[in-house]
Amino acid sequence: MSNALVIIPTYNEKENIELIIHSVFSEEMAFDILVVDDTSTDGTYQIVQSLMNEYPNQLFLEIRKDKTGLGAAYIHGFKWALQNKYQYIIEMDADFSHPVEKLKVLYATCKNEAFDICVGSRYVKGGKINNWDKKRLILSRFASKYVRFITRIPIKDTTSGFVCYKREVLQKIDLDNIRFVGYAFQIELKYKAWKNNFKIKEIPITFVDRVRGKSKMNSSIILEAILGVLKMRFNKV
Ligand SMILES: Nc1nc2c(ncn2[C@@H]2O[C@H](COP(=O)(O)OP(=O)(O)OP(=O)(O)O)[C@@H](O)[C@H]2O)c(=O)[nH]1
Ligand SMILES: [Mg+2]
Repeated sequence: MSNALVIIPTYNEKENIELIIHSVFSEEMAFDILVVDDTSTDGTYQIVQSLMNEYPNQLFLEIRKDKTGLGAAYIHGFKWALQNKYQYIIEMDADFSHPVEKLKVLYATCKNEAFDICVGSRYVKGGKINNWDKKRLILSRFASKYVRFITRIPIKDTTSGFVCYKREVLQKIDLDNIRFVGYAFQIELKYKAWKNNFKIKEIPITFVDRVRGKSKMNSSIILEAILGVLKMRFNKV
C-alpha cells in the first residue's frame, strides 16, 4: 500500500478508465487509485472491477448509488482516504486532461517542501491549455480572475481539479459542510484551506481538452460557481 492515493471520479468514462488506470500504474512512483463511480450506465465500474485482480491492494472502487455531483463524489473519496490512512490525497479527472507524469511533482511538493496543498495550474508561468475553443478559454480565464477578485485568494487556478492535499488539510476542513457540487466545489475547498492558513503552491501544467468520451459540464454548474463564490466571500457558506 502506498501513502499516496489518486482519486478519480467517474461518470460514463468507459473510453478512458482503463487507459488512465494503466497510465497511473506505469508511473515509477507507486500510487494507489480509488475510482469513485456514480453508477455509470456505460459499464465504467465493471471495467474497474475487472482490473482489480490485476492490481490487488492498489486499485479500489467505491460505487455511489446516486449521481449527486462531482463534489459529493470527492467528499466520499476523501472520507475513504482518511479512513484508510493515506497521507497524500490527489484529485484527478479520468479524461486525460491532467498530465499523469506530473502526479509525482504534486506529491513531492507536499512531501518535501513545506506545502500542504499543491495545485496543478493552467494560469501560472509555464501553464497551458491545449485544444479549448475560444468560448471555454474566455469562460475559464474570467472565472479565475473573478474568484480572485471576490475572495482575494492568492491562487491563480482555483477551479483546477488536479490537486494534492495533505491529509491534515482534509481532516481540518469540515467535509460534511461542503456546499457546492460542481466547479464551485473545487473553489470552496481551496478557499477553506487557505482560510485555515494551509500553505499552497501552484505548479504549471498543460491541460489538454478531453479527446474521448463526453463532457459533463453544464450551465447550472457554471451558475453555481458564479453565485457560490459571492456567498462564500460573504460567509453564507
Ligand atoms: N462520480 C462522479 N464523477 C463525475 C461527475 N461529473 C463528472 N465526473 C467526473 O469528473 C471528471 C471531470 O468531469 P468532466 O466531464 O471531464 O468535466 P470537465 O473537465 O469540466 O469537462 P470536459 O473535460 O469538457 O468534458 C471526469 O472524470 C468525470 O467522469 C459526477 O457527477 N459523479
Ligand atoms: Mg474533463
